[in-house]
Amino acid sequence: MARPTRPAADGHEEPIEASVRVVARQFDWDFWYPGPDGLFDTLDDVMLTGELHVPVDEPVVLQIETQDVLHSFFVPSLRVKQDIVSGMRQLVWFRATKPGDYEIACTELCGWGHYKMKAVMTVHSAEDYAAWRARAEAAAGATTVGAAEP
Ligand SMILES: [Cu+2]
Repeated sequence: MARPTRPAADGHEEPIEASVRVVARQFDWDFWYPGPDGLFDTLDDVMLTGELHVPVDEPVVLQIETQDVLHSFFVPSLRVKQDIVSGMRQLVWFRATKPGDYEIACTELCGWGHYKMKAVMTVHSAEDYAAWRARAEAAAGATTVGAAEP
């Protein structure tokens, strides 16, 4: 399946960029969101361990990498599965069609804690997704401000 595209300003179709970065590590999943500025690697990025949030009925592109050994990203309900190889960044895409919570599991035997390397993907309606984003970004901002205070 080809990577999803969207119309660019000049009318041609351009590939959709990753909206979430997924970092696998023994034995958890970290999900990085770009924050209010829409850019990764800036101070307002939001990181949640074990929680992937996506909007329903929209193409979602994930950039996946590992911070240590081999892992494999698997969402059984979506039949989406991607091995994660050290030193590589891979893209995975899908369109979730039903709101709800879905299990994410690692399917590469990655060490003693492999059995517990799970996360939850929440598929939100458009309205819920916007509300969740606002809450998550506010919480992340509050944390940053708190940490900067003497
Ligand atoms: Cu594993």
